[in-house]
Amino acid sequence: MTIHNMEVAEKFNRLADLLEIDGANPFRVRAYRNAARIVSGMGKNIADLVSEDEDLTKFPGIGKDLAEKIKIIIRTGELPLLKQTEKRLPRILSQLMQIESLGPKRVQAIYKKLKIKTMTELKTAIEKGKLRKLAGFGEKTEQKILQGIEHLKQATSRIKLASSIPIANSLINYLKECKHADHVECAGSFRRHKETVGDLDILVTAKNPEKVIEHFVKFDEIATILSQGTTRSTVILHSGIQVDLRVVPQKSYGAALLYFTGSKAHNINVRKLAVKKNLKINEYGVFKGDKQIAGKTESSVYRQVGLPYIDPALREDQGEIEAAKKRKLPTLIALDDIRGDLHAHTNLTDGDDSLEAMAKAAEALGYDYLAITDHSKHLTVAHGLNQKALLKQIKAIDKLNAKLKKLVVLKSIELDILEDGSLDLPDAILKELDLTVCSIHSKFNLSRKKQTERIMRAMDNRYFTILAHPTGRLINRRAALDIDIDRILAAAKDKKCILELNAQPERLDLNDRYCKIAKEMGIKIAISSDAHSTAQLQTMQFGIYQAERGWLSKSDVVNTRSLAALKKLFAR
Ligand code: DGT
Ligand code: CA
Ligand code: CA
Ligand code: ZN
Repeated sequence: MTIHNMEVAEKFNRLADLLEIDGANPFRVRAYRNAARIVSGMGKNIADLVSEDEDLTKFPGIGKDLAEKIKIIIRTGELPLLKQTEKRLPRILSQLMQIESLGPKRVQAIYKKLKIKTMTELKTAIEKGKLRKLAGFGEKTEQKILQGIEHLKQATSRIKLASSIPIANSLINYLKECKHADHVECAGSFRRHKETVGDLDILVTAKNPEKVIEHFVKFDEIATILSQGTTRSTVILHSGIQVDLRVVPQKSYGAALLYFTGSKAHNINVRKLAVKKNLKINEYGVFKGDKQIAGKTESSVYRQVGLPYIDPALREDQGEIEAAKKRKLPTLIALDDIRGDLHAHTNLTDGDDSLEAMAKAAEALGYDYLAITDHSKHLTVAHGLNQKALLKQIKAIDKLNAKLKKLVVLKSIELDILEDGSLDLPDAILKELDLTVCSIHSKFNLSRKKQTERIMRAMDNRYFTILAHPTGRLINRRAALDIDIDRILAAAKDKKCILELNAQPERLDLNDRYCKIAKEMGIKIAISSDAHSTAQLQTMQFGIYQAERGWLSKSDVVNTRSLAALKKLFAR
């Protein structure tokens, strides 16, 4: 059984939350939380380290006890202490922790002060106005909790693309071990690189499908087999994700891949074209009468309906068929086009690594530049920078730049856009920077008009460069800000501000649709990792995936440019 880093981290986080709610020793709580962060930030598979018998205590923050617990999780898939704790405490506590505005402190108050043990009890308490009487709660918090409960119901079980990748890969590798399997491919939304996936759709080609199915159902990560037929099977893995497996003959590979990659709307449009030509398309091929005339490759299917190959990222029924007909599909941006990162944090604020370490890591990625954008003073993160601290960092960057051979560290800051639209550091210091990254971190619930105008006013500041994570949504945790995106895009265009596509797998909040609109309007986009550690610089890949879904080409993205060209764009 392979346990993925994400699953280990998730167990420690859940344990830390529950223990904190229950009032455990804060040091213990912090130790579990650190463990979660370390495991999820590791470049390597923790399961591999355990099987190679590596000494896990070499990681700072992992002592003997934690190392032992990690090993148990890897070997058994369970963390006994978590199981016991979950059994001991009411289920609602874990559910409440998933609501964005509730942290352990507030959940503890609900649990310990109001003795609430079920969702129904919680709703009744809110209706009776009991919650707002607790310290740290108000009517607004009550509303947020009610919204959160609704959000929980809707936030089905879609999993973030980034979390699904190691799980899919481990299954794909397992299936490739089967000597009866030829092609093994994960299709569906996974192949379209959608930011979340509902389930995994695995396609295998084989002469002998039953043998493949027999092999599949023996995969040791399977928790439940929902169905097992001769050419298809559906299971649930212990990570909670569902897998649909389909086996087709080799001559149907392309047609089946196209069919199971979707999207459904794209498939329907392709089939309509076929009908016009008196052809029939299904997952087995393209047919003229009873005769299969194409289907071995996806291109062969597209060719029959008069289209060039269409990249999976574009198959969302957003005009790709029309564009393909006119041979006007965009040349999509690729990871290799990226020449630097414009949003990254150091351990001066809430990052894990030093300025120097971040620069080295960016250099190792082959970048020409890296903007250091620690948080400004207003943010509630530890040690947000004031003017003095920022000046000190500027000097440190000058010193570092003198030593670096190729990479240039750009001086920047992540500014908080305050409620009135002002930025939280004065122009006197902002003019010393190469660029600014501005974003909203508080007052998420202003009216649509106020929120929109707050951002537009911030853009009026001459030192405003990039609007970071514009909608603020966190996948499965926090809804997007209520803003009039059309007005914001128009203002960005007018004032030559850059919009950020934040590549963090749980943000990606300049979504595919907004990317496409921004491109059409001629607004420039920065794809940024928002890295809080050296390892996180690599989340850039997820930004690229989203950019592809948003039809972006190299020229639409500012950090594909040379530093000299970039600086011209910054000077609005
Ligand atoms: P998901 O799993 O919700 O993230 O999204 P998908 O796109 O992976 O959807 P899923 O797993 O329901 O189906 C996989 C693909 O199979 C889908 O993208 C297109 C194809 N497909 C499923 N049902 C139909 C259908 O009724 N008609 C057509 N033409 N294609 C379908
Ligand atoms: Ca799917
Ligand atoms: Ca499916
Ligand atoms: Zn940031």
